[in-house]
Amino acid sequence: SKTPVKVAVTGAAGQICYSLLFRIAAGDLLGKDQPVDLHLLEITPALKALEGVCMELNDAAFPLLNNIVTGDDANQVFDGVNIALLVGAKPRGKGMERGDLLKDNGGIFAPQGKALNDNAADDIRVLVTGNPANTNALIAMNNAPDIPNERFNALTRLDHNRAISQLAEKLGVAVTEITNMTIWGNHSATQYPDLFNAKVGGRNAAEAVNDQDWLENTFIPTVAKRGAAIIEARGASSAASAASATIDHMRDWVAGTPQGDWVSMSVPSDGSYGVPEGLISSFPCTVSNGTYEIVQGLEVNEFSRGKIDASVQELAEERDAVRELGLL
Ligand code: NAX
Repeated sequence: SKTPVKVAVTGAAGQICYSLLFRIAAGDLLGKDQPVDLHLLEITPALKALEGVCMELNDAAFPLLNNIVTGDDANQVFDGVNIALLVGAKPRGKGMERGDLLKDNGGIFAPQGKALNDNAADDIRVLVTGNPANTNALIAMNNAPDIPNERFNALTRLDHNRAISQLAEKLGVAVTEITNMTIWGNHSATQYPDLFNAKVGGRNAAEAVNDQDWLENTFIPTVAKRGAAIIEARGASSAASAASATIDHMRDWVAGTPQGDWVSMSVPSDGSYGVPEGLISSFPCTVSNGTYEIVQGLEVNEFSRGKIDASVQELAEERDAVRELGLL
C-alpha cells in the first residue's frame, strides 16, 4: 500500500477545520487510495478542544487516516510534512486597526514559515487560508528562504467558487456550465471576479450576461462581500465552504486542472499582467504534473485593468506595512 502523505493543518480546533479535517481524512484531498497522517497545530489553550476533535476523527474510523500528531510547537508538528494548510490566524477584533492585525498575524506566520523551512519535507507545498491570507502567505514565504517561493500560495478559491455560483444562478445554468473563472488580486473586498474571460457553456460570460450594471453593481460586490453576508445570516463566518475551497485548491495543485479550464490561485507574481514581482496575488492558473502556471495572454480590458490595479495596490500597501514591521 502507499506511504501516507503527511498533511499539517493549523488552527485545527477552529471552525473551518471542524469540516476540513474530516474531508481530508475521508480522502477528498489526495484521493480514495492515499493514506494520510494529520499533523495538527494549535495554540496551548486550544489543545483540549483539539483533543475532542481527534476523538471524533478516531470515532469516524476513516480507513485512510493512518496517524494523528498534535501539539503547540510548530517545529515538532511540521516535522516531515508534505503539505501545510495554514488555517489558524488572528481574527480582526472590534475596533482593531489593520496595522495591528498585520502585526499579530506576522507573529504567527513568520515563525511558522521558519518552522516549515527547518522541518518540512523537501516537496512541501503551503496554502494559507487564514486572513489576511495573501499577506500572511507572503510573510511565511519570506521567512522560509530554503523553500522555493512558488510553494507558497494563498486561498482565493472560495471567491472563485462563489463567483461561479452567482453567475450560474443569474443565468439559470448548472455550475458545471461555468468555466475559466478568474479572481484577480487580493482575498479582500477589492478582489476582482472577471466575467470577461469566463465562459458559460463555452460562450463568453460577459456577453451571455449582457448587463454591465448587474456585473458592476450586483455581481462584483456580492462576490466580494459574501463573507459578511454569511456572517449576517449564520451568525458565524463561512467555515464548510472555506474548508471545501481549501480542499479544491490543494487537490488541484497536486492532481492538476481539467483540460481547457483554469482555477484561481493566489501565487507569487512573476510580473504577469503588470502585478509586481514579490506580491502574492490571485491569477488564473493551470496545473499539470504538480506544477502550476499563470495563464498567459488573456485580454484585460480597461474596466478590468482598473479593478486589478486597485486590488494589487492594496496588496502592495499590505506588503509595505509588514516590511516596515520587519516581518519580511
Ligand atoms: P476560528 O477562530 O474558528 O479558528 C481559528 C483557530 O486558529 C483557533 O482554534 C485558534 O486557536 C487557532 N490559532 C490561532 N493562532 C494559532 C497559531 N499561532 N497556531 C495554530 N493555531 C492557531 O476561525 P475559522 O473560522 O476556522 O477561520 C480561520 C481563518 O480563516 C480566519 O483567519 C478567517 O478569517 C479565515 N478565512 C479565510 C477565508 C478565505 O477564503 N481565505 C474564508 C473563510 C475564513 O474567513
